[in-house]
Amino acid sequence: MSSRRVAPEIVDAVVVGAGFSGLYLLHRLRGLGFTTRVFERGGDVGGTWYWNRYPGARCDVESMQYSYSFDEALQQEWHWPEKFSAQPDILAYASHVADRFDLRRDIDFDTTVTAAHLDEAQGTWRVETDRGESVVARHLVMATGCISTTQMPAVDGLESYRGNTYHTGQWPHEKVDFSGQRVAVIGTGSSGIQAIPVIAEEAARVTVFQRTPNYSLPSQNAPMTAAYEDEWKRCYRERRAEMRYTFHGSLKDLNDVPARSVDEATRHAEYQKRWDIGGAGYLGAFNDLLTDQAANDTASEFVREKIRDIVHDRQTADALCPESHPIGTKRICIDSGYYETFNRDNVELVDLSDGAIERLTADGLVANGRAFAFDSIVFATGFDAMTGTLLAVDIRGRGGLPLRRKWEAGPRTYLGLMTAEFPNLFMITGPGSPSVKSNMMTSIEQHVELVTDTMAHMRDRGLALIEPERQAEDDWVAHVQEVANGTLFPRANSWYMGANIPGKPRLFMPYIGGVGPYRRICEEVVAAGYRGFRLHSLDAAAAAE
Ligand code: NA7
Repeated sequence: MSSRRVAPEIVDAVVVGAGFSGLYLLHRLRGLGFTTRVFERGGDVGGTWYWNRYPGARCDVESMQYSYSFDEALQQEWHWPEKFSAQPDILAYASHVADRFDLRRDIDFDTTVTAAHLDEAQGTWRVETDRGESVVARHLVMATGCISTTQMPAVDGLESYRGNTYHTGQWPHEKVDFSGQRVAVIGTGSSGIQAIPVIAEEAARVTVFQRTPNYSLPSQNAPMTAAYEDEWKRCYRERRAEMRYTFHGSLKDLNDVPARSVDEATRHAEYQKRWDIGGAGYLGAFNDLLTDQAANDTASEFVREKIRDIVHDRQTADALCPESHPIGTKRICIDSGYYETFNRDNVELVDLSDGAIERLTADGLVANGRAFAFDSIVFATGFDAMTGTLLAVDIRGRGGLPLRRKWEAGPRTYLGLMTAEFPNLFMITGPGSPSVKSNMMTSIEQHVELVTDTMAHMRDRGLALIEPERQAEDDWVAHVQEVANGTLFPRANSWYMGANIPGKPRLFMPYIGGVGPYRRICEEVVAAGYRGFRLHSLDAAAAAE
């Protein structure tokens, strides 16, 4: 897919990744007259939606809100067929955007960036790819996504298994046919919970291996109605403007009172109403669900009651009821018929809470001391989120400092955008920004606009370099943790905390202060002459050394 052409000597920007961040970056950088090369590991655009093609893959943010807002004609013309979009529709949208703005001609597909080293004397980045290409760039923008490096569990005997294996995050492009098969699904996060009901309809038998039960809410997904779509499109401009300053970067109905300020019947009615509407709006039932354990208990218990109502087998229902973490502190799952699937004759739940998957064998696996035979094993075991993909690239800043070393004890950024000692290296929705705790589309657009405006600002003033001051970074890292510690989030062993990866430092990686407040902070930083950043010409940088 990539077309070889004569590369410019030095480009203004190298962008890594052609998901929704990379596509918008390229469009904007072009508009501002910056020369840009984009490298993308996949064979086409779409990022996370290119890779996560597993059955049932669907966005957990409503379609009308999970799309670009930067082009009025685009948002008016595009039609989403469902309330919550399925992966093929989102991928089709990414492809449409690439066509519409003629983006593919500057993207090298099937190309992985392996290294990026700062040349301090020149104030540039030398970027290397696995195709042996080397490009010099004034700015390096990592648009690599937050959940793009898959995690396989370290289980003995992986190589000995003779059946088919799949990871939800690296799903084949051709249809996988499970008809007549005995299928194992390992993992019950969002991916497993979406895939299991669909696989169960096709396979002869599905065995679900669950280490930790998760809370899942019904999506109540439905075809898009003309009335709903028209209403959104009529008000798109105003609604998008409002979304940018909300807590999650999306329009949700928050009932701004504490859970225990109302009586039990009222509380129950509020939860029921939101359960019936569907989606993550359930967590907006009261304003203290993620800060007050007793309040959270009421919301958690409502969902446990639902699980016990839906699932007929008592033992299975009990095993599916999450007890070990407050609802919402792990990424809430949004499903289409997940709990109902356990009432099917061909579905079995294996509870690993007192055991483990011990090893894979030639025919299947051994778990809890019991041997199982499978034709296919689906790993829905998640990602090395937020930092995994950044750290997979050999990034070296000032004095050859590897990013891996700098982040040994966890990611350190200023505003989730940049990290000290790595001038002109930007991260889109990096750790320390709202990122995965927001509507990603809103956060992506904000960061892309901020980064590209900053590059234009530098060019207009003849400034070569930008990097955070150490103090500003330290203060921001402390602030991110302080805000997280005021919530229930640190109580869960979640991927937000790095807890799903053995040996990964434990700290809350996204910024949970809210999209609107975060945007205001960024606006103030820029208005105050990029407070907390050092902006300088190359000569000044050399003189300071
Ligand atoms: P998640 O949410 O990280 O879920 C991974 C699941 O895999 C989770 O249930 C894990 O259990 C389970 N897991 C991981 N390793 C093992 C082993 N060794 N044995 C058994 N079970 C295991 O990833 P998803 O892909 O579902 O979702 C990621 C995000 O993508 C999601 O939050 C959305 O934002 C989109 P655990 O809970 O760690 O005990």
